[in-house]
Amino acid sequence: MPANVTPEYEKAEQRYRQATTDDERLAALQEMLSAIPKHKGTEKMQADIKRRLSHLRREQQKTGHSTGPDPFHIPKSGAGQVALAGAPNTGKSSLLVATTNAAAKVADYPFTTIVPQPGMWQKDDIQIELVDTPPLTPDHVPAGLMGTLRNADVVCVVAEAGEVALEQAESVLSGLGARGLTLCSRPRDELAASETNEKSGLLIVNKADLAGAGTIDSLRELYSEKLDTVAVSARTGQGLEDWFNRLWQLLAMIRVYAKEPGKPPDLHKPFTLPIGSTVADLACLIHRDLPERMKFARLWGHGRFEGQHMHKTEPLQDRDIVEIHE
Ligand SMILES: Nc1nc2c(ncn2[C@@H]2O[C@H](COP(=O)(O)OP(=O)(O)OP(=O)(O)O)[C@@H](O)[C@H]2O)c(=O)[nH]1
Ligand SMILES: [Mg+2]
Repeated sequence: MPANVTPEYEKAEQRYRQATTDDERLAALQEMLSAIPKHKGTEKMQADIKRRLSHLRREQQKTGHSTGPDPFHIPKSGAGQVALAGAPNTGKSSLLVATTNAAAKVADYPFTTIVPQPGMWQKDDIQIELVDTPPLTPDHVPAGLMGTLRNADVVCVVAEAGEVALEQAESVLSGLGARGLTLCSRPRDELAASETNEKSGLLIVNKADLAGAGTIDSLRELYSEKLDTVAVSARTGQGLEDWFNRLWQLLAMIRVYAKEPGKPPDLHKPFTLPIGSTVADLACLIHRDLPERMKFARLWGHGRFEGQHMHKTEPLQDRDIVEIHE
């Protein structure tokens, strides 16, 4: 195996090897495909995963096991994928509706959402994909939901402000923990570099319009060691901006604007890359052969000389403007 796969990929591959059912194998392969770095060096591995996926799907169709594409697999788009998980009726779908253009069903009774649904949350020039999911309880975690959550880059546990918040948060966090998914407040880049099985997470206390600040403060204090708590309201919009900013921090991404020589940069359409990415990583996003063809880059950005020459191995920073010369 090439040395340059991520720990996230290795964990998914381990789950594949340990899977005992075809459904688990399918979920693990999908996670492997989304976690594998997309460049020339992994093309063979990507093709191999796709071959195994289609073989498994064909087998399932033959046995009548599958009825079509897996609704619990949500392809990634945007700067990162954030799944909303939580007890019934806490307002997960309302949050998706309040922050994106998605039209999810909202109702004042539990178990409204049956399958995951994505939506794109856009603020300034950043797009973060949110995924609303069906509720989970201590007794019931819908089949496929763990795959959706493991595949996400960040998981937000949604609870309702008020006395029920603690019980809701506890039951969801322990339910996920019992299935091998532990959340923590560290950003994605730190976790990727370590051998941990933890995933970046946040505790979202929704319906803050209904509760006094006291209940939210005590929850925040209680979880201060484990997870950051953000109080929001899908109804009034309170706290949503703070939530978005924290997601951006947890996703640990940077925005970089590409510029053609002699032309102004397109400041509306940044490329988003993981923190620590280099000029060559950006070049690869523009065109897969460009890292080999490029000679140098010129760069405009915070704390640099205007138009400074850069080698392709140098790291980029948020909001850098880069001009690549072949
Ligand atoms: N006051 C108030 N009510 C809210 C808020 N967010 C959601 N609700 C209400 O809470 C109820 C449940 O909302 P949903 O968005 O359907 O909750 P859900 O978590 O998706 O529910 P399930 O799909 O069953 O898990 C609805 O009556 C919403 O109008 C909020 O911020 N404030
Ligand atoms: Mg719902």
